[in-house]
Amino acid sequence: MSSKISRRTFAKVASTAAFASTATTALSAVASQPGGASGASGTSAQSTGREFPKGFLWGSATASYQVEGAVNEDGRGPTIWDTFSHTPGNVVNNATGDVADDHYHRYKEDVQLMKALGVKSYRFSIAWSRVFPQGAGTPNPKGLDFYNLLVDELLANDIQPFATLYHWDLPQTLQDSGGGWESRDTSKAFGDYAGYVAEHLSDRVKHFFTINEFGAFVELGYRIGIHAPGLKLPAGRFNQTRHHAVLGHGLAVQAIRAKAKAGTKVGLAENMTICVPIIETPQHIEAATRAARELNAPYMTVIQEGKYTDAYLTATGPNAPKFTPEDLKIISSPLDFAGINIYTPTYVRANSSPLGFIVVPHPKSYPHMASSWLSIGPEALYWGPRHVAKIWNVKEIYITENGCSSSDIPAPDGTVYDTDRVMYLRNYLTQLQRATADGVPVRGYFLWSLMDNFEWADGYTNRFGLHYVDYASQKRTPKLSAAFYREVISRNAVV
Ligand code: GBH
Repeated sequence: MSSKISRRTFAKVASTAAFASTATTALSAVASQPGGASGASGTSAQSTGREFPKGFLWGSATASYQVEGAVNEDGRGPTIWDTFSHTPGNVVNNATGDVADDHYHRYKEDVQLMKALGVKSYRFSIAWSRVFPQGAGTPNPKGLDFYNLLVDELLANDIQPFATLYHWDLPQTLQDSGGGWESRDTSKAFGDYAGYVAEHLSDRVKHFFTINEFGAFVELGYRIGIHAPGLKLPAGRFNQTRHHAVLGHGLAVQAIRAKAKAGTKVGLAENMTICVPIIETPQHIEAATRAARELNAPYMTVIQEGKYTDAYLTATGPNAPKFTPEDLKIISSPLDFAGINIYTPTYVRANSSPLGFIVVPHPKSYPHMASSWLSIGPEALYWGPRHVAKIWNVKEIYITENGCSSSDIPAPDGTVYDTDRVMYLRNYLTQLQRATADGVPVRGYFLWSLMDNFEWADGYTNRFGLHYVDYASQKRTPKLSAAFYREVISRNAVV
């Protein structure tokens, strides 16, 4: 080894320790600058064969209520999350999204964070109650203005906007008038709102997601009651609520098709239960594939297949949702792509039960990230898209969220050395790369999240960002994981 290399190696090691004087010097020492000599250097430890397909779309993601703040500005109407978070006892430390990351005022700075990362795309959500303060009726042009500005700023920086129409901030009026998603009126209002937004943004936004995570907001908000609107509905009403959510999705797809410019693509962003075979043998793979259909029956499966599975209807019995054949047609309106949010694995094995599979619960010692629900299973990022492509013949898949919480305490030099997040991402991306190498049509990946933000019922206690946010000053600082991700993007490979 030449003395030149060993000096450089020493400098790298030294600067990652407490020798570095500032966060910036430390981070530029552990990763190359964008456009730098990445990948080409003979000293790179990168092994071969870890590249993603050419043109793979690297991105990051946020959602309106989690980052925007400015809840009383420019005519925004109240939402169920304003009400829920302002009701003491619902959110850790009674935190609210009143200010959050103040992204509404700092979006230009935030676009520069994206640019420095090198992301090619950004997934954000539109606050329905900015556009229609009452959920329906008269639109508020000032509300849409914010998204016009954001989209223009993204495009001026060569970042493709991917817009989510519903990331849980339902206008409060719709909850008050008909029980929110308990009512078909909400499905209908959602369709109208989606069409209106598509009409006004689709000259520049080419990809829309209807709804983010049926499997989270319906279950947690209307069955378990730990998210807004905080209800614990009985089974019949609850299953009907599930049905109205997927119906709202279908109506939105149709409205977008009717109102958007030609070439606009539409899909969804669903946190499917990701069924991972306990061992990769044909029998367990077969069991995991069956499980993927059944365990996602009320949402992804009915959307893809246009019918509820027999097992779902049997299991819900007298509490099954009431629907018409026309509903099922709307719900299964053809999509251009599927988005899947993937965090944790559900292990499945074959057995001799009628359905041929059984879920294997995580042992008590199973490792998780800072959020206790966030069990680590990198292969979820392989099996998730593989199932979607195989079972439903989906030709275009995006990972619309993946990422993790970490304790994220700044070191004396100001940097967060989130080696656990880097470990998590490296292992998950390795499995995603495996999927693309196997021909699974994954076109892009949105890392959750661009920056720390309001983590729903956890308030500000769990941080998911690539950028650390000091909420008192609103200062954003890239973490080690930001340097890691920048390197992944610039090499288009796992590093
Ligand atoms: C996503 O949800 C959301 O789309 C995003 O807004 C969120 O910030 C991100 O992930 C990180 O959480 O309290 O133990 O009952 C992921 C699915 C649903 C997982 C809610 C955690 C609560 C578990 N999440 N769930 S628990």
